[in-house]
Amino acid sequence: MGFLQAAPQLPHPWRSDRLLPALLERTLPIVRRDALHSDLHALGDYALMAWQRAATTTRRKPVLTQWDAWGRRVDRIELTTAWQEGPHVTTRHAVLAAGHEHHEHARLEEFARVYLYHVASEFYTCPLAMTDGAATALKASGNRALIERALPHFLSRDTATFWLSGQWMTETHGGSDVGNTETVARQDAEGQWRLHGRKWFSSAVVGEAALALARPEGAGAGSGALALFYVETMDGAQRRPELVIDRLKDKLGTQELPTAEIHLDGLPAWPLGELSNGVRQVAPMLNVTRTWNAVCAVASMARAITLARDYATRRLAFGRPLIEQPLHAQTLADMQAEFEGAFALAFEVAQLLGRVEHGSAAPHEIALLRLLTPLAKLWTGKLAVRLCSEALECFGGAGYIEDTGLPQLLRDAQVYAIWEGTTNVLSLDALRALTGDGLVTLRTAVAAWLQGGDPHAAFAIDAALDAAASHLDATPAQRATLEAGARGLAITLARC
Ligand code: MFK
Ligand code: FAD
Repeated sequence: MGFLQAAPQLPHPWRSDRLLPALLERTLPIVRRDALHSDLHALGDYALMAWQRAATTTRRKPVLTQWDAWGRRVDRIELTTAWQEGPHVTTRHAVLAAGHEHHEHARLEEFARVYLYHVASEFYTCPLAMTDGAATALKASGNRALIERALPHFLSRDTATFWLSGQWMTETHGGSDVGNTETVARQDAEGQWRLHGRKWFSSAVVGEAALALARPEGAGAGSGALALFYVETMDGAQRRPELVIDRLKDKLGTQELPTAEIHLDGLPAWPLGELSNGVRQVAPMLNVTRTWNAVCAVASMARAITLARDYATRRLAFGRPLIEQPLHAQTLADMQAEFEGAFALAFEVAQLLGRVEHGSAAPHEIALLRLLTPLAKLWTGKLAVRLCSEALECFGGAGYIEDTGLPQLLRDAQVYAIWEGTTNVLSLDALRALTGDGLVTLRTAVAAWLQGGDPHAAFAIDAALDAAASHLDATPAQRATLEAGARGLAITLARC
């Protein structure tokens, strides 16, 4: 046999990292850091083990069996190994529960765990994010009965009692525009609400609960008439018969994640609050899952760049390792710089979320969080695709070959920009966040945030905010111009 190329090695994602430890050292009191370390070590160990395991095992996808041998409908889903391990790993290390502790660093500590766990989880983080979002929306609803019923399960640190929640919004006629929702909520003779309809994407179909948008029977058209309902999917160990799994989607990426098309045939449901304004009620869930999306997108970037950097020390071309080729080293450095900016933005949102929820944020920080959440989601989503693509090129032809494990990074990254609000929808959401008195508070926030920082960034943000301000009382034509430029505005702000 001739020359054999050494494969890239993954350094320990926590012990060999520079960015996350530096962030935690800057922001956390020493006692909190010390308390966190054992979980971060363990999640880093798990990430390393999962990478090594993937290199030596055949990749699997979830399998749906709809009927048993005797013709009974069973809708059984077999999950991959990482998914079977998910509840154990996440409850043991409080990946989700940590975010709901009562101190201002709770969210940062949660997302530090998420960052280390995400790639190894094979997108088990997707239903975890939705469960976190459901817990947050339930708390915001103030519905005591549902909070007492569901939160102990969602935030459980014990696999035996832990429940996952889905987020059932998208339908065939409405993903971005959920106002087109066709699912109807009807009250039966006992006054129990029941959902009837079809949900087109359900990514936590193995979960025990969900929050679902539906139109109460007789309510008007449009999104304002939608209500937000809590549902449970299991009756003991059996899936409820009113929930039918039609099929699993065959997807470009996130292939270990069982995303299903489902029918609801009278599934019992409980409204979170008033029987309208369901979008307003689900917004806390959206903002939390969008934060997960940003952190998971930077985790994917980190994985791709780390492997590319390692490979550059092992691969020789023109007599030298790639890392000693000035242009290759510059390519890696440019990727690293963009990644570090995205990391800073995503974790800024995590920290702000913790302060706002704990009640220790200044008023302008509430407005800043409202704006930065869609910006972080949309910018990191786009950047993940670009950086994962660039990282694959750093491996040459090997980056295109399935059993290196590298193409999966790129295919998975494509989802970050699509679900939880596409880039355009989130650019428009950023405009929504800039209306009202949002602009005034934001100027205060930005000035404080950039104090002593880069004057060019401050200038660019001011210019972008001026552009938004000049259109607040816009005519329809001006509004159309503003909307057409919303993505440019959002990306300028996010990069600043
Ligand atoms: C591994 C990574 C983890 C990630 C997990 C991801 C799992 C994937 C699961 C999914 O994809 S679930 C489906 C996600 N779907 C979306 O994100 C829908 C995208 N579409 C939008 O976000 C639209 O902008 C929206 C549905 C919100 C438009 O609906 P409307 O009703 O036409 O919007 P409208 O009238 O502007 O807003 C209604 C109210 O909600 C307003 O408040 P008021 O009633 O008080 O005026 C808005 O201000 C408020 N609102 C909307 N978005 C908000 C918000 N409030 C706070 N934050 C927001 N983001
Ligand atoms: P559309 O809304 O039809 O969008 C098509 C295009 O139009 C996009 O480019 C969009 O940016 C653009 N567009 C739409 N409106 C505007 C506008 N006003 N201005 C400018 N451009 C616009 N949903 C759930 O509810 N639960 C889940 O668990 C779930 N899991 C998912 C898992 C995966 C793997 C994927 C891919 C999707 C999942 N989704 C889920 C659905 C996802 O949230 C939607 O696909 C997404 O919100 C986009 O909606 P849509 O598919 O209807 O696209």
